Amino acid sequence: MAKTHDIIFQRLDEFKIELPSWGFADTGTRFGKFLQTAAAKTIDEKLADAGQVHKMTGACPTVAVHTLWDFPKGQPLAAVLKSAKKHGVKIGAINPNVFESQQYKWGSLANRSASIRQMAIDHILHSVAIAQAVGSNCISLWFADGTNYPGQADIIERKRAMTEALKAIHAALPAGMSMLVEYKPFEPAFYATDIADWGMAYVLARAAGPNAKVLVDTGHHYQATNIEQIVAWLLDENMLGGFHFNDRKYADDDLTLGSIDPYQIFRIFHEIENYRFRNDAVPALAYMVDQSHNLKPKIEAMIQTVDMAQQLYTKACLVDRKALAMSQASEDLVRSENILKDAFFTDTRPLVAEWRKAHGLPADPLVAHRESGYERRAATKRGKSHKTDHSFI
Ligand code: PSV
Ligand code: MN
Repeated sequence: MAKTHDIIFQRLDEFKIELPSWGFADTGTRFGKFLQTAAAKTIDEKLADAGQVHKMTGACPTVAVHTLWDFPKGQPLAAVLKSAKKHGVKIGAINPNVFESQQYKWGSLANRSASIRQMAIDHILHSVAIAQAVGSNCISLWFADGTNYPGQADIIERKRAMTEALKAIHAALPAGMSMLVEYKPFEPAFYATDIADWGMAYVLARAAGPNAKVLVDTGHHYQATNIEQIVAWLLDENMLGGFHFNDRKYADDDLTLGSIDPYQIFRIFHEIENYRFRNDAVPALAYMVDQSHNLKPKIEAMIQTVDMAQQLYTKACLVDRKALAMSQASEDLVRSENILKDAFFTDTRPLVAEWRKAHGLPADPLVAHRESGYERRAATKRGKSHKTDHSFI
């Protein structure tokens, strides 16, 4: 048991979760936004909020940023670095944005216009330059490219355009920088998304070059898809780059991790730990959160997410893998399934709390955050400085 305890502490030490800057800002649905007085607007406020989550959990030293939302023209990079330092975090994955400009109505890298494709490539290379300047080694790519109607465009032509552009971007990556390719079955495209599933992302990443890997956003699958099987296959192909964690009931709902189906996330972690059991190591994976909290207070939702990820990851580390291998070899399905369930139903809260105490962290980060008064102070300060009309709240 002492050995298991030590291993779990070591795994938790290594288990770092990157927070998204956009998860601290006001977001909504296509029907509108409900504003929160304490929501972050500036990059400094987003980094401050992420810093608060890191302070409470000790598990989130980096923050993913979106090029257009966080680095508007004229934004001095030195100021961002200074602000990150002040709040005790570092800049993580840089997310180029090639889906908001009017020019991208018919796509970005898969657009039939060579000049628009080049505009998108230039923006991504600009994001690579930002990554270098802020000390990040990862660019994370998601494309809204796709078509809404059969016959609208030539699917093969778009696939080839996407392939060529990704190759060109990969060729321009500095040494040590990785490029993640994310997929999503639909939205905003409603007929044929150009990178709709892990197979397409895999083919494109493979063609692009060795530093390109697939990013699995847990919300980007159809209901019945076996996500953990995709994870296991990508790991075994050395093509898994990382995750965008969130949960969903229907589609890309961006709900907090494990709020709907914690067993799903456990099964993903189980496959990662199974890979470690077989290979003695797991490649570096970027564990990132991609959630937008429309109704919950944003920092609380983020702390809840990190706590849930640690609980579920610890459960996966508790799976008795030797016993599982034996029961699998004897085709004992009932025992095999129960070995997973035993781990899943183990209450890992005391163990994670112990790990926190050992690191001088609050045993319950959510309680500590509530007691810190951070949210109230942020609301007071930001309510004044942003002059948003919150009279209806
Ligand atoms: C798209 O739905 C996505 O999952 C991509 O990762 C974006 O970068 C992110 O959401 C924020 O829009
Ligand atoms: Mn995502």
